Amino acid sequence: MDKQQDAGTNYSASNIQVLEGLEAVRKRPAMYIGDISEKGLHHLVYETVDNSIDEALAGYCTHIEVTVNEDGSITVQDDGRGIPVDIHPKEKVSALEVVMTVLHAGGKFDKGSYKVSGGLHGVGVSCVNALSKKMISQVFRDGKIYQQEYAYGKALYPVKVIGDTTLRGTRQQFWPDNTIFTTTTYKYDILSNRMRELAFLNAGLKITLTDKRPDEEGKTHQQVFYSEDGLKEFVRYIDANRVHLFEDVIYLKTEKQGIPIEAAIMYNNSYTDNIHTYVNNINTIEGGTHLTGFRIALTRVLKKYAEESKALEKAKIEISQEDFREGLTAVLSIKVAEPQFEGQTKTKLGNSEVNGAVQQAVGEALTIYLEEHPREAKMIIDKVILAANARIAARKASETIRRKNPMSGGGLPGKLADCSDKDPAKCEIFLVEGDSAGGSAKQGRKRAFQAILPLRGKILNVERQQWHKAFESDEVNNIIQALGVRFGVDGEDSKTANLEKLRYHKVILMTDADVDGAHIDTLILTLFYRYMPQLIERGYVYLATPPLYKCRKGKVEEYCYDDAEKQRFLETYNDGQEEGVTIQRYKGLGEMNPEQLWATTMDPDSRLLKQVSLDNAAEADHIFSMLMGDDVGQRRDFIEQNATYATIDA
Ligand code: 0RA
Repeated sequence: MDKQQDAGTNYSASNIQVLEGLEAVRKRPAMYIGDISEKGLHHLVYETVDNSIDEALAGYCTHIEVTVNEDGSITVQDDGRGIPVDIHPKEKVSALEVVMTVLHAGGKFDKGSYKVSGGLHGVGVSCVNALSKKMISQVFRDGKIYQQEYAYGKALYPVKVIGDTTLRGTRQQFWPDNTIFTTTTYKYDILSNRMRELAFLNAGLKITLTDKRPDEEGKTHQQVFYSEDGLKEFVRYIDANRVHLFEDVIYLKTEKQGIPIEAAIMYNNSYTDNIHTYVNNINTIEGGTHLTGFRIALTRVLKKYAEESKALEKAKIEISQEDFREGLTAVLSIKVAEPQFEGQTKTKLGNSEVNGAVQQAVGEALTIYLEEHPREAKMIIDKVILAANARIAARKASETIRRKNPMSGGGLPGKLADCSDKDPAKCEIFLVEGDSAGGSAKQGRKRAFQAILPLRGKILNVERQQWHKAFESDEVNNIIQALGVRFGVDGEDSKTANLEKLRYHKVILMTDADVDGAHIDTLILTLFYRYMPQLIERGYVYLATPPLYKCRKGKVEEYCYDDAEKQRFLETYNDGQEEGVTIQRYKGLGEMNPEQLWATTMDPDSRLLKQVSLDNAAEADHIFSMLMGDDVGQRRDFIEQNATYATIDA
């Protein structure tokens, strides 16, 4: 009862502000949900699901059903206690209405309980309501169905009883406002990746995702996500296509200084480390104090173990921090009551108290594991020593690159047609498939700010190479030199890319719209993802989209970028018929002359660039290791099924 009174008081005290609050959300939606594109649109679902996850974390909800309805609206239903609907005696407003129409009401309202979930922006379901042209809340409680409807965030009537039920829980349905969002079409794959991630992060919680919109074959989709073992299963999923040093997952779940901490670690035979960290179910891609604590504990414990076993003396080499992490895949998930998110994308944890807590938890668990598993411990230490040897070789190789670095006077790759402007913020570089397309691009470009680097066929697959071997490849070196990225400067980790001298803030992959082109994109993205992830994190990487067709009917001529656009052309100009329309299909960039290439694919005023993002780094990790690992069959299948980068691309 206390909580509800609290909510009521809040509401009365700020009744007028309340209206302004939701108006503000509609006026500046990006401030509340990040952006108004596809990303923000999907954020509405996450925000709604987060409320149900809080109910699950409180121990009252075991199943969440997320449905994309046939009309494109979203329904989220849980089997929790149901949002309270009591009417405050003085205020005459139900708790439900407060939650749905008061900005940030969720947090204040639920003050007494342990609220740790909450999306990146943690804005609450009232923002979802404000950005929906229509929303319906139903609460199943005490044998009754309560309902309230809203338009653009405003209640249409007080909560009413509409029937009886034996169910318990909350059901939210919303129709995103198409005057706010640039698109209101939900993508099943994006939702599915996030629901899978949430199921791994919340062991024991069942999440059902249903898409009732029929696909091209008239089929609907449904997946059930459920993980009994949580992060243990998550790390196996991420690493499913890698070869492991040993099959054990090193696992811990504990609480230190009031902070719940869960982690799972696996060692594989790759040359990179992949540590995925979460705070309150949010992927902290920029890391922070929890990641620092994890790394410190790992180094400290392994170093101590290696020293005591005298393995290092025998090897006679200096081990650095990064050597301890090579071939490590880990997921770390913690819950913090008041997280401070910092950094460029607000995904870096700042809370200083977390470092010590994580260090302690990971340190203890790892120490016990090594003591109890001497065979595995030896395998880890042997791998660390191998990594140190490889790193020393890598340093020698990268010194060669540094000598050729543009800033140290070594010059740029001969194949690069550079731009004349020197301000990276204004400059873009096109990495172009093949010399002939490269030639057209050079002729068609605006020399002032566009640089062209033609690539000869497929670049090296760095996923399957030792770190230093990548630097021995000419094509990889050309890319690194042209970009101006340096490695291992000023005593940093040799594996950490330094972007200070990055020469372009748009790095655009321009490849043919076919399977080979998709493969080349994947190879280059793998290089970026594994060697310079900050490039992707900061939003510098893009995919160009060349047109698939040129359609002409009489004097009307249009470029069409996909089959839907071609169909629209046919319907607009020719009653949907192909006969009587000249359709030229572009098989490759090379078929376009310089003017066409400029007009369709390179001109900032008319081109379509897709920004590559790392929304879901764990899924990207899983996919990259699948695509680029040893199993060629799987890679072919995936590339053929996914002409576009469903999960990698924003
Ligand atoms: C606070 C108190 C109670 C339930 C909830 C919040 C609640 C919120 C949401 C949002 C989505 N699903 C939800 N389920 C529950 C219940 C208090 C009580 O019954 O005593």
